Amino acid sequence: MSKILDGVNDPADLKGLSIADLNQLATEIREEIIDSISKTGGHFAPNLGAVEITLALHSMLDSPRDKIIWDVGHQSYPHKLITGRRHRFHTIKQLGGISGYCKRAESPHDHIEAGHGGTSISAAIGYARARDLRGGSETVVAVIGDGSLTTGLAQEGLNNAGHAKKSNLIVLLNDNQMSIAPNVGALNEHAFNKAARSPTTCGRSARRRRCCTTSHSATASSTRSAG
Ligand SMILES: Cc1ncc(C[n+]2csc(CCOP(=O)(O)OP(=O)(O)O)c2C)c(N)n1
Repeated sequence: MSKILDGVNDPADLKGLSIADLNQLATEIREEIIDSISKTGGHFAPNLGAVEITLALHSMLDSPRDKIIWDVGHQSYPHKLITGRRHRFHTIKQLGGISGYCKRAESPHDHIEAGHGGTSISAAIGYARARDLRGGSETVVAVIGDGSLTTGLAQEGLNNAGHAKKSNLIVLLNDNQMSIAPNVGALNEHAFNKAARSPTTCGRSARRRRCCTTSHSATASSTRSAG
């Protein structure tokens, strides 16, 4: 049976797909990642958790004109599969193969080469600043995980982004409540992460505490591959 993924060589191919098609495509992408990465090695969990974000961004935006900047880059496998690299996906992290991270030489849809966590927001500010200087209008998105958001560089980026007040600069928090291991530290415990995770329906502080406790313990059993 032919797959929807067979007809997706570029993000533009997503444009005509229905929500049901996109759901089916998400399943196919997960199957492809599991089949391939179980043979070559590579990252599972960050990618299996980033399929819907990838499809949502690529079906709404106009990449590579709009810039999607993946923090770390180890969650970019779904992005690779729909940006013309599916035929080389089986070579990921192999000698002479494609990278396990974003790489500009591989695709016009990759904009930075990272591996270190926390760099995406500052990079996105740079792209937004360059755009504004030349009078462009494209959207710039930094996609950053909750683990990487606790890094000093990400904090500096947020500080700078708020100060720079760039239009059309989005910081998308990919919050799976897990870093390379369970998140630790005061920022994770007490600042933005807890606030962001509190369901808006939890009006009272006691109920809010219960909601957070539930969501933390629910993810404690998640698995995460090494970065
Ligand atoms: C500066 C830096 N420190 C440590 C690491 C090791 N490392 C790789 S991935 C990762 C955590 C990623 O978690 P998160 O940002 O939440 O993204 P997710 O994998 O959950 O999508 C860490 C700490 C790194 N890549 N860079």
